[in-house]
Amino acid sequence: MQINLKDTIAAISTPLGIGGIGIIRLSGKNALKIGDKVFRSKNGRKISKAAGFTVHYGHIVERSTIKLKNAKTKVIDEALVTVMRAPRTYTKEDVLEINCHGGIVPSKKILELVINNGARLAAPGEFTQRAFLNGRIDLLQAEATLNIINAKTEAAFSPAVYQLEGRLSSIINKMREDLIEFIAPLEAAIDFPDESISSAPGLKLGAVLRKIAGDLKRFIDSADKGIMLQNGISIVLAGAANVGKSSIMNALVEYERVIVTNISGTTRDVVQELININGMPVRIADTAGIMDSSCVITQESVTRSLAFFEKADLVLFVLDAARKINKMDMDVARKLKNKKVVIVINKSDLKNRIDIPGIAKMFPRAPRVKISALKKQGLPSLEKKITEQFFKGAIIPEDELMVSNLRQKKCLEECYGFINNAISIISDKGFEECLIFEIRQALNSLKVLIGENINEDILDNIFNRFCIGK
Ligand SMILES: Nc1nc2c(ncn2[C@@H]2O[C@H](COP(=O)(O)OP(=O)(O)OP(=O)(O)O)[C@@H](O)[C@H]2O)c(=O)[nH]1
Ligand SMILES: [Mg+2]
Repeated sequence: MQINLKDTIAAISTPLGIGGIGIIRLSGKNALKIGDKVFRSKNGRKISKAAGFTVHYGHIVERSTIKLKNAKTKVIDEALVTVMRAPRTYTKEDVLEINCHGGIVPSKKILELVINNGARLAAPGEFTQRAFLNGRIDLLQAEATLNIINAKTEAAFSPAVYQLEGRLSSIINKMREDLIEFIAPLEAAIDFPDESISSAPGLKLGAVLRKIAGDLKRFIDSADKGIMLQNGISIVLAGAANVGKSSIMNALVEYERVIVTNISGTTRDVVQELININGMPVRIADTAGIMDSSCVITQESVTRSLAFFEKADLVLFVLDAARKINKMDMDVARKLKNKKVVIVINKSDLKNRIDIPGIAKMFPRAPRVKISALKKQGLPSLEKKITEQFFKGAIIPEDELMVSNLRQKKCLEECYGFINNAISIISDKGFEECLIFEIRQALNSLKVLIGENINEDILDNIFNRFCIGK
């Protein structure tokens, strides 16, 4: 996408579908002029003359392009139009929001109309991209907006809100200030060697660098957690036929999502659902039981199950407590060799006949949990075992600031590397030029992190992940 701030952009900002209202948003220097062309207010006043942050009632109209005295205007919909004047708007540009009736037809018709009157269809995330390019928010805040929209659980939502508030940005900016404060005199000492500026890096710089390194380390350590909370993890229920995979699925999603019968081979297709396990968004997949069969449908089901095992972040390997381990269980076990596994011993309400040691030996580090999907027993311990695989059981503190995507993590890691190099240079009493170089590099990583010094391709990549209309 070519960055172009001159056009007036427009998009439907509400999801397309049936709803109470639909919102068409316009941003740019012609937003209000286009408003004049498509909106007829009840009181006859022009939108372009309206004060900022005012709402106007009237109709969206399509005027005849022929300028005849009796030319007809066609009413498209009844609407409320909000006028927001630059610079105190989402994009820092003039913004017009048209609230029309919800539903696919009115929103689409109005969008078409504003485009015919001079607006251009906005690219995904282009409103937020403008907010960033026009300097209202930095890149961390723009990415936080995306995370707020996409948050699947409250645990993912809160860190994103903190990030949008600018809490992470202000910590990063403070690091930058601290580094610049030290680097300026050091650089001056090199540029003007005759002047008596103290160039000794000294203890204080070492302490500042160590403090920054500590803060960076904490963010890097929590990054995987942040990323996982944002993206969710995928878990698959795997096992031989009839061990109770679908029953566990239903117990975890808390309704009868999939068919359960006592017939082996009940599940054919893989069924996925999004659930919340202790704040962690989880896509859970129920799969067909692994079995030998000459039936083409069963063979295809098994192939699909195996493909899901491959992709999953965690496998719940389900066994039947009421019978001995059989060949099918062993077949499944062999397919899961390199996976992160939790062994789930289901049907533990029945008389225990399972001989676990053989399987346990194959997965020495896999935790085991006994449950009964039928009696809904042991489910909280199963959920705890699942979260422990990713969060070491830590409950997410309420106001934890976390980075939440790989780009941010990478910038922090780079910066951390340079800061550590700088610390080593000080302790080894190395050259000041080298020290300055490392700190400059560290500063650059922080700049990229908050969106300065960033190239257009990376920006495109970030904003393309947004939905249209944001
Ligand atoms: N007693 C007891 N029976 C269970 C339990 N969980 C499942 N069952 C029964 O075991 C049978 C098979 O359950 P499913 O959930 O369909 O098993 P599955 O692993 O999905 O089976 P396939 O889809 O055929 O691979 C059903 O009759 C369930 O009611 C349990 O915890 N205790
Ligand atoms: Mg099933």
